[in-house]
Amino acid sequence: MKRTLQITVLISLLTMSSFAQKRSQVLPADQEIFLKYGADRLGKRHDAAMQRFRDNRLGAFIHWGLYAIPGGEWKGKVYDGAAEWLKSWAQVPTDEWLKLMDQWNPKRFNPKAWAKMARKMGVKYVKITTKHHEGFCLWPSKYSKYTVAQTPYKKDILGELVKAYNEEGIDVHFYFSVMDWSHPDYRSDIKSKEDEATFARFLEFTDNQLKELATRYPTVKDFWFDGTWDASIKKNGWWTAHVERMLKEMLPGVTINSRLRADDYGKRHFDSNGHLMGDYESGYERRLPDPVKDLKVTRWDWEACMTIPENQWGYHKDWSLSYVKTPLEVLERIIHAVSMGGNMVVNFGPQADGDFRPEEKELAESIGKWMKENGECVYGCDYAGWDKQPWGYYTRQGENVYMVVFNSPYSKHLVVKTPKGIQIVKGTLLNGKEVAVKETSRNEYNVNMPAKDPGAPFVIKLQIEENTNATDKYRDALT
Ligand code: FHN
Repeated sequence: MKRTLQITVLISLLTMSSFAQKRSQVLPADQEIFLKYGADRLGKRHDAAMQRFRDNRLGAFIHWGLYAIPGGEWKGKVYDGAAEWLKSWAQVPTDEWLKLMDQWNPKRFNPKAWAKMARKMGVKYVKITTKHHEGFCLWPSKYSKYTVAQTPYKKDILGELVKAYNEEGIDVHFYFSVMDWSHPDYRSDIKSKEDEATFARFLEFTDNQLKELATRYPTVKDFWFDGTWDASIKKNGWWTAHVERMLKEMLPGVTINSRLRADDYGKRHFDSNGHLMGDYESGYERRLPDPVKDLKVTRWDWEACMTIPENQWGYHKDWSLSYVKTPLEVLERIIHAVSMGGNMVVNFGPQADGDFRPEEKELAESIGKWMKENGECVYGCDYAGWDKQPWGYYTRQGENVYMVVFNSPYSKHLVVKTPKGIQIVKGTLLNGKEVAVKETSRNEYNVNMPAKDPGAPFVIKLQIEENTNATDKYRDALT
């Protein structure tokens, strides 16, 4: 009897861990296992705050910390890895690294100018690294000795930025790394009772910092957690569920990324039953999701983030070490994300003096120019559900479907295939000028290119009529 019980327990443990390995595969309801710390909710959030997150669509990331001072170079050697990881690449002892605080005095830092630059770029929200892995805090945290308050600059950078961005109508999201290289109680794994006690102190410290952030800056709209992949966090899934609840109680409406979360079995992002934890999936870093494998079309909200060079988030002095995306390539990724029902966040790594490098300023300006004329196909738009065509991407808002054309065909005709029951009423450029639309066969149209090739990605707005009950005479006649 005892043996049978042992075998049964073993089988169910094995089954559970195999569930835990299958990413985002939702189990049939009757096969779901009980989870104390799994997803809080099934499906998307539909409240106004979440809708605002979704409608914003375009954001900027700011990675700013001590790593901006060496900019990828330590003791004469330039490292080509991500600049914000230099402490690790160059194996700099923590004390030595934190001495960089004596040099933190960004003389050219002008929060109002940063906020203007973001508004002109057309971003609706900015994600700021309150604390990256190095542990240096951009706010004067009373729980740490490693903050802006202990530097020659002294002032609360985060507070200045929140104010300036909010004044420009831009939402602020907080990036927060749980992994903290400056804290003696941080553990990457829990291997003993002692680790357990030490790490419990660390979690309490983290709770205090999070409560402090939520209290000092109540207009924050989102917490984006990072550095949560270590075994210590996976073994404390309860804590990630607690943080999500705690912040949501303190700041009603706040959104939280999936990267924070681990469940009872250490399964991250998606719980052991395959349900998304947090409010939106945030695993798409420097890549876009596969619309079929990853998204199952649009079952959950998501946000992708990207660097301009291949993999530099913080300031690196030498961008020639990897490929640097052109504004056009960045724009295409933004549109591609929106066309699949997601948000895109473009990263900036300001210099130690508080200014942005010229390449970043130029990129922001160029994206902003395009967004000013064409933002209608981005903000508030979603996945259209139409078959993708080689000329570009569709986005949709209500009865308007936007064609965002990146590749102009020689034929001067843009082929559009509509789902059954959808007819195109009219096509216009965003300046209101009409373009000819011809039905070529059932649910297939040729939309004319504008007479003069715009020479840059352009948008055609299709006004549609949906009649899903319409009998399809053509097909009905054939069958
Ligand atoms: O290690 C970090 C990295 O430095 C950067 O902050 C990115 C942003 O998504 N997140 C981590 C890597 O996943």
